[in-house]
Amino acid sequence: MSARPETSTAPIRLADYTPPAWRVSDVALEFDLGIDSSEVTAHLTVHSDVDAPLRLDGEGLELLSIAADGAPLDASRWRHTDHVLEVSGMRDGSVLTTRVRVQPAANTALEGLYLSGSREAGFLLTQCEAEGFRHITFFPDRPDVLARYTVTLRADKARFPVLLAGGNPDGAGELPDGRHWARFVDPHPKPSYLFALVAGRLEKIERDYVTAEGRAVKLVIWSEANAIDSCHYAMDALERSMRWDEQAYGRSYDLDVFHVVATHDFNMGAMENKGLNIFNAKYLLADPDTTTDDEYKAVEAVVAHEYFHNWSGNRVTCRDWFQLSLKEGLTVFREQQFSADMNSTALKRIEDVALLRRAQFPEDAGPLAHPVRPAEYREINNFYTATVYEKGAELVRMLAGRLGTEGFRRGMDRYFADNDGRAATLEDFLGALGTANGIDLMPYLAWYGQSGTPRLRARGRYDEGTQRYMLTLSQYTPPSASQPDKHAVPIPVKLALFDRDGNMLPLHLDGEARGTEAVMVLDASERSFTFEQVPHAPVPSLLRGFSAPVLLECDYAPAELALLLTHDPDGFNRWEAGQQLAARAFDDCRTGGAEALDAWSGALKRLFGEPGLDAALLADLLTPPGEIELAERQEAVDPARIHELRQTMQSRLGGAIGAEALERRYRELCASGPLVLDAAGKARRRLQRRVLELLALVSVDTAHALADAQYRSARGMTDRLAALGILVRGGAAEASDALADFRRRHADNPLAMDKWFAVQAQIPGEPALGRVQTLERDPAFTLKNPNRARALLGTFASGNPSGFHRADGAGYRLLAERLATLDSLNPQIAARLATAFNGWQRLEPVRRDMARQALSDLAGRPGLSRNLSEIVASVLS
Ligand code: 0A1
Ligand code: ZN
Repeated sequence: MSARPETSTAPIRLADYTPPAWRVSDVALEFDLGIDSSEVTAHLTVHSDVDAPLRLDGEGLELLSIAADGAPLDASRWRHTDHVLEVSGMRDGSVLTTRVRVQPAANTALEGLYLSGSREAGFLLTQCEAEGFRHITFFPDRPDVLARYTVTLRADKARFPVLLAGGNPDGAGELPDGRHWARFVDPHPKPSYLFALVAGRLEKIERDYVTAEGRAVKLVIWSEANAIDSCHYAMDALERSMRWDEQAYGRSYDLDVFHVVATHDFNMGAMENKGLNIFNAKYLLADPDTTTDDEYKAVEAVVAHEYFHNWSGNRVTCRDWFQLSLKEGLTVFREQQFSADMNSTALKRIEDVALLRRAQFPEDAGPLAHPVRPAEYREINNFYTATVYEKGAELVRMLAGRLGTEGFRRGMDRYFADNDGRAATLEDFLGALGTANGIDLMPYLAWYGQSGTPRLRARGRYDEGTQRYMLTLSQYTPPSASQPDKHAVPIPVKLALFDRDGNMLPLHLDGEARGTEAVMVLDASERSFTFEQVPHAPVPSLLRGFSAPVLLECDYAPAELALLLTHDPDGFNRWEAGQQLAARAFDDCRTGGAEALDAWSGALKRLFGEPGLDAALLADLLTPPGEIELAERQEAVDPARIHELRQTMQSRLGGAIGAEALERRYRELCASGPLVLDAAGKARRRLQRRVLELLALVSVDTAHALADAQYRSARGMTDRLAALGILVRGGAAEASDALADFRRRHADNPLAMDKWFAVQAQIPGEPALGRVQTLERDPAFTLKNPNRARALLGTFASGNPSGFHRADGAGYRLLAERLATLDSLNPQIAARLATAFNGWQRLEPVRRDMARQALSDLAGRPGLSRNLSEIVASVLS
């Protein structure tokens, strides 16, 4: 598995897994750091009981010297080809020493050792997951090789005053010529992808923390000097995460120090390197003037996610990259539980299900579909997907639901105990959860091996004479190219029955009273369940809490959905009924129908006037599914038409509530006084924004005037950006002044400037392209910074369907051309942005031809990276 064949792009297959021939017990690394050139000496203590050459991965390394057990190696003993160093004649317990040179400043791929920021003021850092360590030194760069790391850093003290690596500090001192050194020892064996170092001019904030086990830990957050005041919220979030993991899972931190570093140059959200987490600044820095309420939540969630990896990922790691969801799905689930506990269970579930539908369902429905545990890949970086993360979390949620709170905890304790210090598999996970509870969970493995979103069909039949209600559930997963025959998977269906007045009925199933909510597991293609003592035809509420990641097909009458939307005591289920009803209302807009549209807007008008309904929940109830989700339900997708119809249905909603009522509510919600970041303040701002958006559809001039005033008087970024968005997306006359003001105010803050680019990339319809082209020429725009590239091009291509999918194909051509340029700088980011083309096969014919043409032109360009070519080839297939 390690040392992939140099020239071929043959896929790596799960079925081909073999354990490593050589293990590494200890690694001693010495870094002589410089911006243009850094030298890395690695001493590897290697072990094997088979007679095979030692094969090490290495890419882009200039080999300076090689020795075994202290003596230079004869040329006949080693061979260095493109990506592999092969050494023969090594003995069990030998120490191999290599010295290599790498070039951090020239590394624009941000993988391995690279420079963040400018040559003069920037700092050096590493990113190793998944296969970046091979860009730093020769090593068996696979997660099942766990070793103890000792890391010594040496550098010029004035240029690199701060030297950090994972593990506990183990000495520091001065060297001649203004240089200095620092050493770190990590007592916990770890895979190479968790290695990290940071070196440069950084400021810090610190906090002392004592774990539940009594260990004193120094928590330190580092950033460049101008951002250090924005690190306090992350520090609080970190402390909350540590406490929560102790209480919810009995997991304590296990080193004496925990370092966290913010960088503006990062390919992903953040990275859980052992003892030295590195964050995209977007998910670490927070201050009221530049951070929105949603971003505050994201910071808390990502801080928690990375911290939770210390157990789910680091102490127990993955045997191979096919098992990626073992750490990612589990850690996303743990973060979801934490965020629900810190904020609101219903709102968090709404947010997560909306994300699943927006990002994962489309992925699972098209050519990029893959199982949560893929069977093969060419470029592992392309598999950090919504399927592995979000669908993976849904699978853990199903297992947790099946076991109940105590059973799941028992199972997790067993999983951690049995697999601590090991590289585990999904079988180990299901095995531990099952064994601890005396339950066979292996049938759930089917979920991990099969792509596609199952359809769950529900049919109810009521018999007045017997007072029985029979519910028949069946499942079907459409075939895909690599999996023509899909199997039935176990689907837990949480259910309640409502009477006509909206009360929950007691459930009697198989002669047993089951309270008012029950879980039935559909473990075959079809099953029927009979409820007794049902006084009249009930309205079933199915998949409560979104108990399984499936698409529900059920012939509800609009009035039945309206009843659930109005009466279900659970916020999430209310929202869910509203989403289903809204989708039907959208169909009405398309076909000229009225029943669902009236039921939807009527129910929401009533809820709008209901006192005591949580403001944040109301805001979410008032939001129909997005354009991407609505497109999922169509054939021959025309994104411009979907945008127009969605606007129409929202103006019908606005009209039903009434401009006056909207304006009145808006004014009531406008707060005076200082900005408060508590739940009530966030909820109020969320509703205020939604109300103003609806008002803009029914009384545009009033709404724009209010938005302009809100922009100018806003006390924080949430209100300021909400107002700016309404002005810019609505094409208001006031938009250009507001944009100019925003730019002046925030010119020095890259995260705020990303928002300035993104908001303009969201202008709907034809004008978007011209705006994007203008912004590309803005001096503040650069393709080299992933956040900036994503803010403009990512928002345009993935967050603005009516803008990107122009009928003339110019959006497609622009993206394809930029991807080619970006690919030569940063293949990971190019590949990720290219997924915006997913779904092109389902576009209406004119756009489909344009998209195909742009994609095939891109595919035909010579020299594309493995990252981008894999995505483009898959999307085209
Ligand atoms: N393990 C990280 C995700 C991550 C993956 C790859 C990276 O570099 C290209 C960086 C981060 C997480 O789940 O947070
Ligand atoms: Zn993760």
